[in-house]
Amino acid sequence: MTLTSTTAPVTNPTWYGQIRDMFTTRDQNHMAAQGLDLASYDSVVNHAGSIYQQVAGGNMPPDTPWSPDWVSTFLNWMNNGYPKGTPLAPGAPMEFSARSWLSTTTPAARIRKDITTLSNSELALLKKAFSAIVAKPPSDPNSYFVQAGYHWFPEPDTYCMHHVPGYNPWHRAYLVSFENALRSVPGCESVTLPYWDITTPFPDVLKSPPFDQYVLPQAIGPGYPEGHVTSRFPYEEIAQRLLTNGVTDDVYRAMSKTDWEDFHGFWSDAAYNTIIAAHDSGHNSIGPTMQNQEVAAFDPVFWFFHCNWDRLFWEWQKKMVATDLHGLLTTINETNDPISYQIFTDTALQALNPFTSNPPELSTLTTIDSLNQLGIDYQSPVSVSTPGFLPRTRRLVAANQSFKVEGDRINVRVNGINRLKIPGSFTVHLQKDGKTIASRGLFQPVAVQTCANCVANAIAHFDFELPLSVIQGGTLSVWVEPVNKHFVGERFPQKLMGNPTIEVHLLLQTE
Ligand SMILES: [Cu+2]
Repeated sequence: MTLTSTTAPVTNPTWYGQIRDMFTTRDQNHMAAQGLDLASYDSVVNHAGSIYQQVAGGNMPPDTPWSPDWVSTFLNWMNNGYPKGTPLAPGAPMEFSARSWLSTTTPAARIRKDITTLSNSELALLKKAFSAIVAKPPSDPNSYFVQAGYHWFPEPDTYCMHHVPGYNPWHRAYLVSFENALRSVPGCESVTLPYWDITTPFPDVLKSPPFDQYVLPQAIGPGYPEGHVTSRFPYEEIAQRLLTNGVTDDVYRAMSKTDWEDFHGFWSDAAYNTIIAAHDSGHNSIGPTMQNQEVAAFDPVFWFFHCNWDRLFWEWQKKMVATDLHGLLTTINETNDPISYQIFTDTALQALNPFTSNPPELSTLTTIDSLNQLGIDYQSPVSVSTPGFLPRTRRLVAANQSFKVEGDRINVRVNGINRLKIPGSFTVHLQKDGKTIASRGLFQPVAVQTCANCVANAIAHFDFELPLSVIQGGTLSVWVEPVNKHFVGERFPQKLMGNPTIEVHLLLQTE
């Protein structure tokens, strides 16, 4: 069979629009043996000349040679400088797709909904399951106590998957584990975990039992004795903090990005103003229990809050046509962000413990396709949906790329904060003439120095993307506010956290 297209060659093809979809899994396996990774943008760019010469002869790939239109499309892409572009709009005909999975989807067995839309019977079932796992003894693996404890306390089995590439897959597996615990309750086998869309007000239903608080049935660590009750800030204060911490802005910015590291932010020098920043600021906005990584999962809101981050990850995957391994890898910059690539491609790094060696026995690979592998899908929220793709902006681009300078927005980066010096979560405020104009949180354990993942990513940066007019004409300063003020006071001393610096960059747009 020859792969034929019904249209003429594409004049301005892009990586996300056509090129990445022109390779099958078979092509990929075949070329991998020759050291060429067809899911990697960098690899395809670097080997484009030899790929072209192979396919242009009309005999390659072996069983399904490319049509002349495909070959011309590929050459046009090379001549235009390998633009990355954006995926085609949903529903657009995919003449250039060799990815067979695109047509295979199964109906979801678990549909997770916006918590504000649950029917009375759905809510009653959720409350029943939730109350039942809260009542289970700490010796029961399906108890609320055991499930919440995976996040850190009680020690010594602590897991911290934050600010590392495994963050999203790990939390996806964690939610499955929790949802399975809910489903272990007799009569609740069909219950699903709903989500709180954090761009909308704190749901009323989470302000009353059994979702308003949790009482520790036994001590879990220093400061958390038996009988300790989880706590939140007053709800008006939570709303105010979510606003000043820019959580909705960060969510929208993340959803407008095409590359994996830009969607997440933080590592590989990616800007810290996207999904992890929104998540961290969200934790810090909600209050005493949620601010502390050791105990955050004991506040019942944690589960509905995290269900929303998983939904956003899945929505982004769908938008990027990155719901299978090949698709996801096509979004990862293997050169700048090798670890993100390796957690999916290197067998030893696919584990998401404790959820790999124990039920639900998931790995980075088996969490990628939420729908077909886990049977999980999300119903859209009632709020307005997130925007389309915005132009790709960077503070720094490779000199072989062409770029435009964005004139109206500025990136202010607070760089080089050694977070190991700060016990617990903290918030960085950018101030103008003494008034806070933007804030961004970082969520971490008090015992940050004992966490291998935190130690490996000790130096943190914070990005504020603001209209030029907002930062011009005043005196700017930075205030680092620790959550645990009793250790260090209101303002964390700059020299104790590695003398961070301020960098101001114009944003550069690439194709
Ligand atoms: Cu979290």
